Amino acid sequence: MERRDFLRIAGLSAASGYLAGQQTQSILGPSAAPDVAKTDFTLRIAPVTVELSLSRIISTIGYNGTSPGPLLRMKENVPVTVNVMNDTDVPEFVHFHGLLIPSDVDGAEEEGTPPVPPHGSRRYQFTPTPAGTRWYHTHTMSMDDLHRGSYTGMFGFLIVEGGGNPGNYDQEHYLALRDWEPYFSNQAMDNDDLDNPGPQPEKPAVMDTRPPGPEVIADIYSINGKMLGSGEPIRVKQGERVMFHFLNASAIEIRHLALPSHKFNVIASDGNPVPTPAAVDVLMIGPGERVDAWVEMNHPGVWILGDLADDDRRHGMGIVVEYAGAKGTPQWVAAPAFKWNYTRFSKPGAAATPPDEAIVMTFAKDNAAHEGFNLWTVNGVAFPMSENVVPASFHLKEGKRYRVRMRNASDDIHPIHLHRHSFEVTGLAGKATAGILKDVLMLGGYQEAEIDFVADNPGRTLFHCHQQLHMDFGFMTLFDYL
Ligand SMILES: [Cu+2]
Repeated sequence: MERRDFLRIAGLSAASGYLAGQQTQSILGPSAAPDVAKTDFTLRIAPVTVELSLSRIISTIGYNGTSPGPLLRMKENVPVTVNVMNDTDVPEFVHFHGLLIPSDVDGAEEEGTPPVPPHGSRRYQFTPTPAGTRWYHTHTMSMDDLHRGSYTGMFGFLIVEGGGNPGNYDQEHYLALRDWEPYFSNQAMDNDDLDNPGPQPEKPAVMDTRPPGPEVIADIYSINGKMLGSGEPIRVKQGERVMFHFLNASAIEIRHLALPSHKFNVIASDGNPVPTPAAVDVLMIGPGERVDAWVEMNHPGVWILGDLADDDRRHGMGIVVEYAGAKGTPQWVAAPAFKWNYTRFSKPGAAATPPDEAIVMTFAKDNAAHEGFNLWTVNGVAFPMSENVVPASFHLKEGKRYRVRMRNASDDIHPIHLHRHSFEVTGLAGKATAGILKDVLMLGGYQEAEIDFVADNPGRTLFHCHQQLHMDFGFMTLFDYL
């Protein structure tokens, strides 16, 4: 049986339609009782309902009866066990995103992690590191089935507590951004040009005129499973400092968030402290990315923390921030003009350590080339969709520092994700930069970027676009160690 067929047998178990475990909109800190760091966790994969609003209660697959799943709070370097029970009819994988752990527990089939069998269980044991805002999510393929993989409710925060907690704030909120009930469209509008920070050296002289295949879109959104206005507001007092941990758990959507009359003080990107914390009006958060930012509550009122796009807020992408004593309809004010640029938070100059070797990767789109869907390639090769074991394309030597020069020959912006290693962003839009450690980088249409990583975690390592449709249709490659 072909690998992808095996993963797709039987579809979803449609049993159990009861209203299970809606959760309050904000999985609240400050890090008090319910989520102190533990060493033993249980995740049960099963159908769940999510009450996005009173009139919109959806059915999906989730962890422990909720979506988002429970916040897993671990201590850095203290071994943990995560017992995963799979109540569905298909094999599952739980990927621990942003953790530097071995391939057999990373939760990616392509790296050799064994599946959690249908109606079976599997134990993941690992030592969490590094400290910071991580997350966990399913890592199965969806292909053309939008009820599978990261289109479902299988995601949650995973916090690794370490030594250097800044801690200087009054409240802490974990906000997971999502869209629901996705569908295919040939009129996918994207907002890629909003953030275009520079030259597009990969733009071809002659454009491909073949019509592209469909993209996945959605038009119902939530933060922590509640549409704007449906959940409890975040209640604040003037003068408070509120820490927000944002996670874009979407398989498709880029987010641009603002809180009118307030600034986000960005302290970490993908959970890793940035070398130059800075205050910004707008956050851009791509699929898979996290941003930790605190806000000084110094402008009383009832506000919408939401997406810049009016239509997206109208369809749920936001949460109300309410000052004590303030009343009235939540206010939105258009954000000042902005351009998101990672270098705002970087160290000046080039990376301190030069790479030992360079790897060049060109990402390209072959319009509608696979059964009507776009086929994605890395250096001309689409990741095979029907093989059980795919050989690695890039071979690493342990201890060496690699620079990956990524060339995006497509018009789309892509969230590029490296498993099991953190990378340093060393080049953006043709300029050297340093100091930002990430595991997902947004690579703009026809643009280039460079990332460095040290080969210090032997084993098969996946590198892919975090948009489910792109990765499923070829936008994925493997490293292994010699
Ligand atoms: Cu992509």
